[in-house]
Amino acid sequence: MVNHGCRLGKYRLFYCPGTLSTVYRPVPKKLCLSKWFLICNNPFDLFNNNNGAELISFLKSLITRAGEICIKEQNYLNSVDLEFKNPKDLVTVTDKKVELFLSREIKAIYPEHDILGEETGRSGISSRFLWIIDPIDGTTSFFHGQPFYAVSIALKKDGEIILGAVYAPVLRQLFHGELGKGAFLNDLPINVSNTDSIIDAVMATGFACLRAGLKNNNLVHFNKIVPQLRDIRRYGSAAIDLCYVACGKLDGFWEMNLNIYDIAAGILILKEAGGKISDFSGNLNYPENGIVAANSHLHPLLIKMLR
Ligand code: 2AM
Ligand code: CA
Repeated sequence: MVNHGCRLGKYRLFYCPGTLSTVYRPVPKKLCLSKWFLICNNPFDLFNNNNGAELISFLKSLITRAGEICIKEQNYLNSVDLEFKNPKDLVTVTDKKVELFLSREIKAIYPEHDILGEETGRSGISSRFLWIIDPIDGTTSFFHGQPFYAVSIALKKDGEIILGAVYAPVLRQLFHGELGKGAFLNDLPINVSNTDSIIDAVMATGFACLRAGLKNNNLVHFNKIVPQLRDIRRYGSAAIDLCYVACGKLDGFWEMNLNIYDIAAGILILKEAGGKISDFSGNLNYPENGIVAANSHLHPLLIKMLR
């Protein structure tokens, strides 16, 4: 549903079906129906006057509605709904539909903001605000009827990620993070694990490098690291992998050849949950030089194994 809302003076009123969020200030009591939102028209007010609460409510509502589109469409997908960026890199009609939905909703409320989406690229270069969208992270899982895929949305202000949300709709797991305010799973605070030895660790990795056809790929690291771990998981969504490290379901994650839209929201969520993130050398050139995420005990050990 395209939902542009209607203007109410300084505010805009939205109908948000299926949202996990609750209505927040400054909704007058008589408007406190569970699915109505008031959004401030001026984005600069959002952080200066309301601590980002309005933006977070908007983001949670938006990503939940996008997830509902995915759930509805996943059961009806077949081969005519599929295109190939390369023989292993899939895109479905739903990826494009969800990205269009997200872009339209964001533009309706924040017309001056820039947007970078996996499927449509970047629109605008002039705003202090940039939304980074991955409509479906884990498209292969999505197309193959599996639950480990997510919608991922991050917001940058002046080059810094200030908000991030990752929603895995089949799992009903909504992660979000706010710069300086923590990370949450379904609104409960989350933290990375305390695991401090490799033999007790469960980690995840992925093979974007293989799908991109790279000869210098992750198999050499995989073969070296996996025997030293308790176990390995391969969910197929970097956004979920980062969030699972953030909430301690995983102790670490590494991957090569990812793009910023795969990880932007997950980076903030992981950092806000107390996790460490770097490239394979321990520097900050991720995702270009690989990405390594773990709790602070395991992060240096994982980097050592990747050298
Ligand atoms: P996607 O599902 O949106 O394509 C799986 O290992 C991870 O790699 C997913 O997050 C997947 O995102 C991502 N990925 C990014 N670039 C890729 C590429 N060129 N080929 C395959 N997977 C890629
Ligand atoms: Ca992706």
